[in-house]
Amino acid sequence: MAYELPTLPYDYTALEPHISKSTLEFHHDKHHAAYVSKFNDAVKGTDLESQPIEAAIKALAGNAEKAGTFNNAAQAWNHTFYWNSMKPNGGGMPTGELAKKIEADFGSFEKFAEAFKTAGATQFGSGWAWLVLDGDTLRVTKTLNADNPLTNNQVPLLTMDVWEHAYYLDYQNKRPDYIETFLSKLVNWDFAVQNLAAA
Ligand code: MN3
Repeated sequence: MAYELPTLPYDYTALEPHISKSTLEFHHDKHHAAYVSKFNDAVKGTDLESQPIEAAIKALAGNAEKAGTFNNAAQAWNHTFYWNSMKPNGGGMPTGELAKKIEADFGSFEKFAEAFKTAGATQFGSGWAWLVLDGDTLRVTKTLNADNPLTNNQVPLLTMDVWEHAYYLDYQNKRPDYIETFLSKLVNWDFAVQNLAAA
């Protein structure tokens, strides 16, 4: 069963003015679509074709000969996760259990936000910043290119794409401005709460 490109969970204009229709059209319809289609082509007729994409990502991780397939699998998954990590009128503070756990594990929401911004800003080149559950503890991590916390046995709760294609049309070289906006206006805490509850 091929992995299907999901439709965006909101309209292409829904994140404006923070992320433009143009960015979402290129990012979803071109970049994400290409990862999905290349992944499906690569696993067609193999054992991985019938497995959930998470299993394919774990099976392909660290296999140098299959690095291209791993990259497309992980990027297909990462982007679906990223769309859900944002919502119109998002941002602000989490509530409930997640808010308490952020305070317990980071010291305060502000300290979490600082760690997340630093992870995004200091990821050299292309990659991702994440909030993950690592064992019983929340952590902020960053990954290079397509890499994904699933391969470290961590449970992703939230992600932010810091590849230039995610922000360049709207923010040009000002990655820190995109990151600030992601946290203050876009982040979908409901999604992170659901992922924590399911972990
Ligand atoms: Mn991207």
